[in-house]
Amino acid sequence: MNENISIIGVPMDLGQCRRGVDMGPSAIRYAGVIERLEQLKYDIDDLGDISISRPDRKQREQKNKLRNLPQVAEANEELGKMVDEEIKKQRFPLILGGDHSIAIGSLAGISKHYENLGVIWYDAHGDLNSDKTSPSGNIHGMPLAANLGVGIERLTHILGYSPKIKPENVVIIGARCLDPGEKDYIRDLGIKVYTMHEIDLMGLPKVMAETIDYLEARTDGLHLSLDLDGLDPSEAPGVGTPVIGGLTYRESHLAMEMLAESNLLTSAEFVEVNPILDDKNKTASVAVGLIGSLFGEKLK
Ligand code: 4U7
Ligand code: MN
Ligand code: MN
Ligand code: MN
Repeated sequence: MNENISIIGVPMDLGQCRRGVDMGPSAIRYAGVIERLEQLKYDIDDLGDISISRPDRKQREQKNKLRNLPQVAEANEELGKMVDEEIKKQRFPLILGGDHSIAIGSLAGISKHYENLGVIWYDAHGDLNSDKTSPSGNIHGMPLAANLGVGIERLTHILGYSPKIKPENVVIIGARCLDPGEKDYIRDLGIKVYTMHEIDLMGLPKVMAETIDYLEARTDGLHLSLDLDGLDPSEAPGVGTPVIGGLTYRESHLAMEMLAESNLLTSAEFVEVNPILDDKNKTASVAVGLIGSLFGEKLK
């Protein structure tokens, strides 16, 4: 694993409707992410939070199909540039959200550096909606689609190119709430998905082993996009769109440990932590624990 980590906070809440997820980066820092990684002897550069411009009242009243599109797109351009710079400096970008719409900017910056970037999407949802299929108009339900080149150009072409990733290089883990349009899309493109059904049948260790083998064989970089709602809400309650029946704390730690052992990871993001909906910063603490495991706490 790269010994140099750059932390970028993205206090974004405009990709969905619930207040508070913009405080996610603070909550994760408060739960001790930097101390945790420094204990593991990483060199940490905390770049702070990027600034998000808020829509004014007039903009809020404009009935757009995609909620807060100009502000979300602009923040993602800025995030993409920052991530690109950190990779040029040979540093590992660790991005803290904020809602999941920020994965559009993360991958815009990361994917420039790889021919075949692999992505693990650890999430209760597919995030594969577009302006055409979205039931909500919330951009946090669209980042995986946008990165695959599906949706409106303002989102698919962040940093001026598209697509960012190929469907065969994506693995979704933990899905249990997929909209009809997302299911069609998964079927048409043959995206690899381990829903909770497969995880129950196979067990998480087998799912992770298959995922790692599959991606190792075909990719030249690996990004983890971890939405805390992939975990069960009993263990990660501070999320905006909880779905019962999720991955446990222990399974998630094992997944992170197996990724650490694989030594394949080149970037990561932890998103959707909402301290207002949380129970005493429990979800941010879970995120920090998972980050510890991901960066090899058990191996070092
Ligand atoms: B998250 C949803 F309709 N699919 O598009 C949508 F169910 O980043 C939820 O995974 C999206 O938390 C959840 O609004 C986005 C809905
Ligand atoms: Mn989700
Ligand atoms: Mn998500
Ligand atoms: Mn969510």
